[in-house]
This record gives sequence, C-alpha cells and structure tokens, in this order.
Amino acid sequence: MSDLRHVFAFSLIAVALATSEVIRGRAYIFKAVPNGLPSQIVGSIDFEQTGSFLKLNGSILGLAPGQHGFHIHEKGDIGNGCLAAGAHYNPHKLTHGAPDDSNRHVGDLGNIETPPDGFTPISVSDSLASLTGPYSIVGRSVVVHEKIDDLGRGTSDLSKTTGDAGGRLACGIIGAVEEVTVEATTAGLPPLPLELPQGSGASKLASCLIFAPVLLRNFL
Ligand SMILES: [Cu+2]
Ligand SMILES: [Zn+2]
Repeated sequence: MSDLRHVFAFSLIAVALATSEVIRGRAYIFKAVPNGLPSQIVGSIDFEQTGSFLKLNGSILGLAPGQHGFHIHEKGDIGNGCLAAGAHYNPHKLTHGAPDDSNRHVGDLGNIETPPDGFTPISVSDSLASLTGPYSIVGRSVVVHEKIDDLGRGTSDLSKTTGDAGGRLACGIIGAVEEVTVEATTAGLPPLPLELPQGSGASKLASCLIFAPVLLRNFL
C-alpha cells in the first residue's frame, strides 16, 4: 500500500512539473488628455504571467527621448490626463522604491527608456506585480511619466511617494486576456512503475494524472 501511495504522490509531482499556467493581459496605452477623455492610442503592452514571474512586452510612440517613470497605479481609470488612475498601487503601505527593493510599492516598475527616435520598446519583468492573487494588477492602470523615477533615492519630498517622476504622459488599463495551461514537455515524464498492480483504482488514477495533459493536447 505504501508503494501505491508513493506512485500516486510521484504522479502528482510529475504533472505539476509538466504543466504550468500562463496568464496573459494587455493594456492599450492612451495619450494623457488633461480635463478630457483619452482618445489617441500611442502604444500597447502585453503582460504574461508564469508562476510568480511577470513579463511586459510592448511599445509606445511619441515620448520624448530619455527615461520615464513607469508604474502600475491603483485605479482602472485613465481619465483627466491619467490623474484618475490614482496613486501608485501600494496595497502593503510601503515606501516608493526600485523594482529590486524589498521596500517598494507593488506598482513600482522603475523606468523605461526612450531612444532619440522616440519609439520606446517596453521590456520589463517583475516578480512582485502579478496578474493573479489578492493583489492582482488586472483592472488597474499602467502609467508613463514625464520624468525619470528616482527610485526613492532623491532628495525631494516626492521621492519616497512617487519617485518625483513628474506629470503623466500616457496610461492604459490592464485587462485579462487569456488563461492557458501550457505543457513544458512530456518527454521527461517517468514511465509508470512495472510493479504497480494493473487495474487497481490507484493505478488508473495515476495513469490519468500522468497522461491527461498528453490526451488534452492531442484533442485540442
Ligand atoms: Cu506613476
Ligand atoms: Zn511607487
């Protein structure tokens, strides 16, 4: 009986290793319109979450060359020149900081850099901001600022709350797009042990757990 339990536990581990959930989101980025409604799309950002790892990929047009503060703000409202997005998303009530700091806002993603031609590639990764869980950023906003975020290292009063990154140039609401279970590989799965009694309930369950991802893939 203890052998069967081991097989069962092993099968669960094998399935966990072979599949991982990937969650995707997207934000269309609008140019900030003070006292008005946003209407001009200047970019888009795709979000991809695998486990606790979040990757942002996209681009924005029309920013001035140089570095721009880049954050997740708490509200999913991009009105009033992006001011309606509220403050940096900070559910743990910490101090503004750099993405690598332990004391930082969840929304603190540092800076993006615009080259001289004005086409800004977005390639940012983070392990704190997440599309899932109680502090999900889905339905909140991404905001691009006028100035560089000093990452909480500045001397101004605003350094510890906003990084003194200045006005808001563009923003977009993060929406959930897709949740999929991705199989990394099935090649490394261990074969079923030969000594497993065939036809027992445990062996059927173990077989299902191991081969379900393969069957699913073949049918989809
Ligand atoms: Cu911001
Ligand atoms: Zn912050």
